[in-house]
Amino acid sequence: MTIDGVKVVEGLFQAQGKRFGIVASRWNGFFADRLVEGAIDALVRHGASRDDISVVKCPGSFEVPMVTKKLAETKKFDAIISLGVLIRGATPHFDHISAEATKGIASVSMDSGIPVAFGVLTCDSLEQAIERSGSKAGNKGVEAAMAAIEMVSLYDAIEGL
Ligand code: RBF
Repeated sequence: MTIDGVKVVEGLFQAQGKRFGIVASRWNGFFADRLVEGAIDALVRHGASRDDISVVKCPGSFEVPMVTKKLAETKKFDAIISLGVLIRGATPHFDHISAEATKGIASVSMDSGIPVAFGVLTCDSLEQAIERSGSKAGNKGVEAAMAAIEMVSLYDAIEGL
């Protein structure tokens, strides 16, 4: 694609032959599991093989960055999708854990060079968690998986420049 005769580099939504790791917290597992299902569904519907997807469960969102790092270090994945569910009403630790999860996940991606999609819900209420894990506001696991697919393809395109 070009804009005014200038080449534009962008990713496609094609996941064939790519390997994906999904990290998900057990905390608020009722919602986190919906995100995992959404992510798998999006990957498979865009061409990924189920054999090329690994789901790793960890205790909570605080551990999600650590496990994401561990997965990145294996170099067995083209992208990682990091999922968790924080609900403010349920935890006074909300701000601390969400800050650590956000910073940690970003730094794994920056340090490893592997795209990591951020799919940790930070909800003010149970209702928001319901809305974002497969109802009114869609499924954020699907959105994170789509971002991961696009980023893998984008990295390939950049490497081919
Ligand atoms: N983890 C989550 O993923 N979502 C939560 O809403 C959540 N709430 C927590 C509330 C408290 C008071 C504590 C102590 C932990 C909570 N965790 C939550 C778990 C946290 O991410 C981590 O797994 C544990 O603190 C163990 O390191």
